[in-house]
Amino acid sequence: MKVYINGKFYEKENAKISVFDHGFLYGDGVFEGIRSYNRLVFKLKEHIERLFESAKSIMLEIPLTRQQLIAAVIATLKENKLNDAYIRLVVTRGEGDLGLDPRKCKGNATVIIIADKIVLYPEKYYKEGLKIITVPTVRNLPEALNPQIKSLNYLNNILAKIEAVNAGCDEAIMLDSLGYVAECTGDNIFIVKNRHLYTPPQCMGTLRGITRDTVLEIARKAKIPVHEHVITRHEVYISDECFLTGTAAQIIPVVAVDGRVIGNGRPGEMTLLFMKKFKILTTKEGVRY
Ligand code: PXG
Repeated sequence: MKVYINGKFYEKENAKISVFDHGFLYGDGVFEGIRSYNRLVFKLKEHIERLFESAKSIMLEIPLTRQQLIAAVIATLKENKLNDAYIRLVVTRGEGDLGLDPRKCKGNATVIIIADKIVLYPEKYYKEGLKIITVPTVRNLPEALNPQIKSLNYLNNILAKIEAVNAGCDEAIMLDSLGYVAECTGDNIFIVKNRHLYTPPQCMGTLRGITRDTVLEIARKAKIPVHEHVITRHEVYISDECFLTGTAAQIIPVVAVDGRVIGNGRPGEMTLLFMKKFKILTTKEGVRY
């Protein structure tokens, strides 16, 4: 495996950055997780745009243009001869002194591209559905570290993941500070009730997921009524269907939440329709390499 670091490719065992990089010392940086399907990079422009938005918000200058970054992603995929890949794009503040002042990083930001595979949940859950729980750790407050910033500080979500794993679950619902459903540790959440689709609005401590946007796009085209508004746990418990979306997870059904069976306990009809339509999109859309 070859890893891209600042314009050069390194073998995996030599792909290293300085321990003085502020991405390592402080989690000072941003990232994207992107997927390619059969040599098509899905929603690449959207991911690059979100990376630039995250970087702008934390005043991190990416030393490449959008076009150069797209070219670097494609070059990494070609270098690794991968048809289907999970691409991790990381930009850190770069190497600096100790002390969190970003001005201590005098050089350029560090740009890393890893192209590999990812398995988030065991395959059987895509057929049987996940059983998830709500955990005590709430999602970061938008007025603290805004969840719209896909930063290298994922401890908020990791704590939630630990709580889920301790309870024997693979995924967790995180609430916002008001107690509304925000999202899961690495996925957005949707429910279906009476053939209407609901998902929390992006302003409430929820990442505006690119897979989430894709599902909303599919729903609007299929004339399924969509509602981006606050959801309570109660509404999740009494929903007909529930599913999660994310680049790594894609679309995964949820069949139980906090011990309440969702619908008939099997992946719902509309969930299966979204999974099918999403799969078709990934075979048709994207940047070819
Ligand atoms: N919420 C959070 C907190 C995320 O981290 C999503 C929602 C879904 O967004 P997209 O744009 O991917 O539909 C994410 C994305 C991993 C991993 O390594 C996690 C994500 C993406 C890629 C890899 O667990 N989360």
